[in-house]
Amino acid sequence: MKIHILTLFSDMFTGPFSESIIKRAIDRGLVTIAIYNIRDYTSDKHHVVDDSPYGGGPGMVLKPEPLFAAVEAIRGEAELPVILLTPQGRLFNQRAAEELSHYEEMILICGHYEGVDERVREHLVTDEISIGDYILSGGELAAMVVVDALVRQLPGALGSEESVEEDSHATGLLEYPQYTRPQSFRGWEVPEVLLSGNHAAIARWRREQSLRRTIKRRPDLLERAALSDEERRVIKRMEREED
Ligand code: 9D3
Repeated sequence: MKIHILTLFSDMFTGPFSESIIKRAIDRGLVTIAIYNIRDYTSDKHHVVDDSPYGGGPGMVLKPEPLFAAVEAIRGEAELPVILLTPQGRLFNQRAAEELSHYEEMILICGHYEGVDERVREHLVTDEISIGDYILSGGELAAMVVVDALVRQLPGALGSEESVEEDSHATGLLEYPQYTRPQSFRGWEVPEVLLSGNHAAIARWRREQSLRRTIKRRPDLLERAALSDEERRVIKRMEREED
């Protein structure tokens, strides 16, 4: 996979991409991440990337010329997806991450200021993504989130101890509670069943904990979760109980 990132703040990317899973994926040659400064694609003397909005109003708008120049330089004759990170985009989730992971190559544009010139959206961008309903200072952190979610899905990106299969968002439920040593910490005990060695009982307990937690915290997830008829009955019963 090859990911091109256009930004005004290229330094922001050095830390996160030099650590952990993304670093390992880069080192293994599973992904190439290329960062470009939008300012390098200006052609005026003062390297201006933004300007005030036509019609008035606060803030600055990213000019179209440097963004078109950068995208055209990167893609040449190829047709690449051009994804704008913007608060107005479709909400990013695990399904979106799976969809995007099918692209072999893509360009991410990090917006900043009040937004980008609408002609960029209309004639350059093929997809717009938001990572959630809160206001960030720019698209950079959002781009890092997207890259992380994509890269960890690439075959070979995860170590043997990490697994894609068991991820909570793969089952559609929140994760069950985890414990490690010591068995007793400040008088708080690890649940008996986890010490029992009864693997069937442990699996049952974990599934029930996942269900309880999901009902309580994220009932919206249950609609799409892969559940057996028995589990649906358990949920009905739990919904009537007090927790
Ligand atoms: C004044 C109106 N603001 C919209 C709520 C303008 C505005 C705020 C923040 C314009 C850009 C930004 C910077 N944010 C992003 O570029 C961004 C973002 C976000 O703020 N939240 C969630 N996902 C994303 S993806 C890019």
